[in-house]
Formats: sequence, structure tokens, C-alpha cells
Amino acid sequence: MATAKKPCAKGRAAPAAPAAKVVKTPKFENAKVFAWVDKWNKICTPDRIVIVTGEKKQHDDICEMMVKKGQFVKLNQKKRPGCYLARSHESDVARVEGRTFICSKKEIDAGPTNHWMDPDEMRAKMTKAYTGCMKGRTMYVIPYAMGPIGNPITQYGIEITDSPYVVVNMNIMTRTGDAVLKHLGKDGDFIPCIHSVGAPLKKGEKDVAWPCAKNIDDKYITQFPEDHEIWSFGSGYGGNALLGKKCFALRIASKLAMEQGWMAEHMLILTLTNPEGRQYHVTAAFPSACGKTNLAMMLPKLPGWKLQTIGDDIAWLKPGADGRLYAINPENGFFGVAPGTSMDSNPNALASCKKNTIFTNVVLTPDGDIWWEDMGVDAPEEGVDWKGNPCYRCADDPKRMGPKPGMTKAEIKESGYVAAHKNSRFTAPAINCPVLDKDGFNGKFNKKPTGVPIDAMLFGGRRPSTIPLVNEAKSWTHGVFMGSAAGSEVTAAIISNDVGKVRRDPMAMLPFFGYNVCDYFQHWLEMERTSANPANLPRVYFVNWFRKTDKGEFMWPGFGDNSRVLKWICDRIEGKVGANETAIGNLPKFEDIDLSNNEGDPRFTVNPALLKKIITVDKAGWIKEIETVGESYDEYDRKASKDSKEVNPNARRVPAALRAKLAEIKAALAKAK
Ligand code: GTP
Ligand code: SPV
Ligand code: MN
Repeated sequence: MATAKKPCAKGRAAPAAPAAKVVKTPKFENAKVFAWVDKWNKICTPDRIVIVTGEKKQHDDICEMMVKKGQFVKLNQKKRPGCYLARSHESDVARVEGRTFICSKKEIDAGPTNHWMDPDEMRAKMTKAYTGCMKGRTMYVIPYAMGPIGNPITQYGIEITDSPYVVVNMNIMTRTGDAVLKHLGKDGDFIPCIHSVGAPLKKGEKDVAWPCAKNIDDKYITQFPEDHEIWSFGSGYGGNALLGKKCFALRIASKLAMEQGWMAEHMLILTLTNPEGRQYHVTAAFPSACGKTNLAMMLPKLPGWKLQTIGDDIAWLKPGADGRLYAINPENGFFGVAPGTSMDSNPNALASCKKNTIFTNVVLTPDGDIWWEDMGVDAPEEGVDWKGNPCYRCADDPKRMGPKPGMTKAEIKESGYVAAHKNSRFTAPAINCPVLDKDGFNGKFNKKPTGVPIDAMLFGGRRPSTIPLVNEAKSWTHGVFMGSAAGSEVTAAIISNDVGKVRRDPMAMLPFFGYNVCDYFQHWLEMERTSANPANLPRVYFVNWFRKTDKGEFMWPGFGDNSRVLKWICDRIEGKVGANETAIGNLPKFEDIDLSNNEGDPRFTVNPALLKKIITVDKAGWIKEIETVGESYDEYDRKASKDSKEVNPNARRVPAALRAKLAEIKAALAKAK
């Protein structure tokens, strides 16, 4: 083929810019899948393209390739078959909320809690960043399902990525591969997702252990809610990169849910069976690193009660013809917080990580096993910390590690050093969980493919003061108010300077709203208005496992003892027990919290005197609390987006029903003793 040579001034051919070599786009039966892959192949110009099949052999081969390249450590296969360890770059350890964008056409549709940019501007900016970004790398195409394939609630995605770490994590966290492509057929719909670590390789350049864009301002986690597209660039970690999770199953799905009359929530799903064999299904929305995984697989302290897991992070709920909300877990695995997970606190999570699990940013022990702070087992004499540096057992506490030999617990604490990153995680297949409710997890209830009907919905957060152990909403609207008013201390799950400070986190969804928070509140209210039978909506509760004494000690043991609270909730649903009807909601009477089996390790024992304190109304604290909630509402009313500085006359409004509830509680508090 003749190539046109542009004549230059002197009549000689200009040296042609080396045109990027484009590899052939593989064939796909589904034309939209082909178009999505073909488009990004031409922009990203990878060296090769691999379609993720979902087969074990391909998964294992990718893991082994990563071991060879120094991107994975293969763990002791006798102790942890199929397990690997990854260490991320120091800039890439958690979600980056400051670099997360909702690019709706209008700023107001992203709302006051989201960063916004004009979608055309964002597309132009990111396309530039994507141009040639996969040079020297493999482009993987991951067909995946959020939910059991074929379930009416399930949705599908295609994630293009240049990160093999993302591929193997997606293989665990979602249902991937050929089965999805087959289900999509010729014209099935999916959410198109593109991801790159943003680190092209020059010819012959050696790859690093954790490629990413090292500068935080070069990372973008972008949702286009109107086009239902996800574009992610520069980060390889968790919710930034496993695009089925927060980007799709929460941000994009919440928008779809609003349009279609269902709900996409940051909620665990569990099945609880009482000693008489009656089953309850409960969801709970707690902010990141606030106890969802732990509650989802908790071992009840109460004799005769059985708890099973359906999901630990995300719930999709659809109203049924009977007015009940039916929930599925769209995920296929757990991306759980490692530190604090022990045989005492969460044995089922530890069991879930026994095989085929990827650990990220934990400690490597000399025998090829893993360790983290508060794992409940002695640290090895020596290990490798999350940064890849040596670490050593603490001189006076075998359950700590320090950066130098012989350091004391006080010295380590003072230095702020941790050997496993506070947001270190395990990616474990759900089928490993010994208490998985297989039917519920497979989206079945009474053998029918749907979700499980929800009896109670919990909200919660880390609140050292004011918020009681459990508080029952008096109505659906009151429950929506409770969710809208949720607050929590910021945790290490987010890269932020505010870790430890209390912030408002409505419905534990602050980082995950795909649209305007005011519209989201309205959507929750609509669930009652449009319900076939509002009496069948779940009861709503606010719980707080994290009250602290003045000395900073937890007032409630938490974990398995939380079954006492779940039992109270079931008793309320059955009308077996009364409650103290207070200005803020219905609180338990002391004698209605079952304290059987309350002996043994004092760390896991309820102190009755403290219990009394955390089930009463702290009037002064609540007056302040309600004021702060009002301030958050005012802020939502004023701004078009998180980045807009001025008062915006077009800003959406917090629904009047919630303002009325706030005023009602404020007035009731003023009157209360
Ligand atoms: P994401 O995966 O970030 O959404 O977090 P999550 O909500 O699933 O949090 P997870 O259950 O992993 O808990 C995070 C941390 O909170 C862990 O270190 C737990 O040990 C601790 N935690 C969980 N439940 C309790 C509890 O009941 N009481 C106390 N004191 N700590 C808890
Ligand atoms: C969270 O932060 O709520 C998580 C972890 O579940 S991540 O997937 O990284 O968002
Ligand atoms: Mn989460």
C-alpha cells in the first residue's frame, strides 16, 4: 500500500511521526462489546489483548506471571493454597474521594456532595491521559456480572484494564468470563468500563511492583451517570480500580435505581435464624471500615441463634408485588479490612481467607504466611511490612511489630508505625465463607430467583458519643431521616487528612451517590409512596457499636455481642417487647436486652452499667446532633456541587418531609426531661 508522504518546504519527505502500532481487536459476538474494546484499543495502544475467560487455569497463570515479575509474592501453599500477597505503591492505598467525579451534564445533578466536571471536558482530558497509556502492557477485557448470572436483578459490565491485579481481583469479586459473554449474546446490555494504571512502559523498560500514576492529581475515578460509563485512570487499588464495586454497583447503579424504582445501597445482607427456626433477613449500611464485614459473618453470642452471610458490602433491593424489598448481593467475594480481623472478632472472615485469597499490604512472615495488627496471634520475630521493609516483633508486646528490633509498644505507638497498612485488605471468594447462606447468595428465596425479603434495615457509624446502641425509627420517614442524619468518624479506607473526625455520611453513601443527595433522599421517601404495601417495608434502626468512655475504651464489646441487639430487633418485629418511646426514637428497655451467656473474657462481655448508659437519650448531645444535621441539610440546599463556592439559587432542596422530621425531633427534645 502506498503511503502518502507530505512534502515539506524543501521538497523532502518529513520524517513521519511513528504511528502507534494498533494490535488487532479480537472478535466478539456482541457488537457493542466489540465497539467498546476496539475504541480503547486504538486509544490505549496495548501490546496485546487478552479476554478474561473466568477459567481457573487463566487465573492461576496470571498470578504466576505476576510472581515472576515481582508483583505478587506466592504464599506458603501448604498453609494458604492459591494465596498471594501484593504490596501497593505508597500513593495508592485506598479510595481517593478528592479525585472521584460524577460527570453529569448539569452540575446540579451531581449535587453538593460530589466533585463534578463537565463531561465533555472530562472526556477530553482523560482521553489525552489514556492515549498510548497501555504501551508495553496487556489490555485485558473482563466480562463480568454483578449478581448471579440470569437473575432478574443482575446487571453486567465489561471492564477493560491493563492491570493483572485488577483481573484476578475481579475474578474473585465478581462472576467473570465466558458465561457472561454468552449471557450477553448478540445485543445484551452492559455497563462499559475502562481502567488503566496510567503507567505505559517504554520499549525494554522493566515493570515495577505496583504501577500507577504516582501523583494523586493524575488519578481520576469518573462516572458518567447519564451515559452509564465508568472511566478510571491512575490508581490500581480497591474501589478505584475494581470497577464493578463502588463505581458500578453503587454510583452508576444508584442512578439506575432512582430512574427505575429500586435501590443500590452500601449494605451488608445477613440471614438470622432464631432458636425456634424463624428466619429474618437484615441489611445494614455502615460507612467504610465501620463493621459491615464483621456483622455480616458474626458468630452470635446468644445461644440458639444462627447467623448466615449473604453479602458484606453492597445490596441491590427491588420492591416486590407484596410491598417487601427483595435484596441480592451483586458481588461474588469479600474485599475485607484485614487489621482487627481475628479468631475472636471474626473467625468466619479468617476462614474465608484460608485459600484462593489475595492479600494486599499486610505483613509477610518468614514461613510465607501473613500477619496484621490485632490478628490475635503473636507476630513473627521478623517479617516484611506493607512497604516491603523488614519489621520486628515488639519487645514488650508479642502482638505488635515495629520498624526496628527491640522497640517497645509505647515507642511504636508514638511513632505511628503499623506493619500492615490500616486499609490493608483480603480479597476472598464468598464460597469460602463457612456461614454463607448459599440460597440467598445465589439470589434465591423459596427456590425462586429473586432476592431475600428484608425484615429490618440498619444504619450505623463510628460515634464515640451521643448516639445510642440501638434506636428504632417510628415510621419509614423517620427511618429515612435517621439515614440522612448518619455520621461517622472518617476511617483509613479513604485517603484523607480527616481520619478520625466525625463527618456526615448519609446512608453510608457519601462517597457513592451517583447523583444529587437531595434527590436520593426523595427517592428513599418515594419507596414508601410507591410501595404496593408500605406496611411490608422493612423496619429501620440506627445502631452504634462504638461508644467510648472518657478514657477512650469501648462501652460495648461489639462483634458477637451485637447478636443481643439483633435479637431485640427481631423481638420488636414480632411485637414481643415494648420500648422507651423517646424524642429521638424507640430505645430498648434494659431488661429486654438478652444478657445470657455473658461470662468470660471481659473484652467480650457486656458491662450492664455501661449498657444502661448507652440506651438512654443524651439530651444535650442530641440537641447538638440535631443542629449539626440541620447544618448539613443547609449545606445540601445551598450548593450545586462540592466544588461550587457560591450559594446557588438552583440548588436542589432536602425534602420537606425530612425538614419536618428534623423540626419535630428538635421540638420533642426541647420538651424532654
Ligand atoms: P468496608 O469494607 O470498608 O466497607 O468496611 P466494613 O464496614 O465492612 O468494615 P469491617 O467489618 O471490615 O470493620 C472495620 C474495622 O472495624 C475492623 O478493624 C473491625 O475489627 C472493626 N469492627 C467491626 N465491628 C466492630 C464492633 O462491633 N466493635 C468494634 N469495637 N469494632 C468493630
Ligand atoms: C469501602 O471503602 O467502602 C470499601 C473498600 O468497601 S473499596 O472497595 O476500596 O472502596
Ligand atoms: Mn465498602
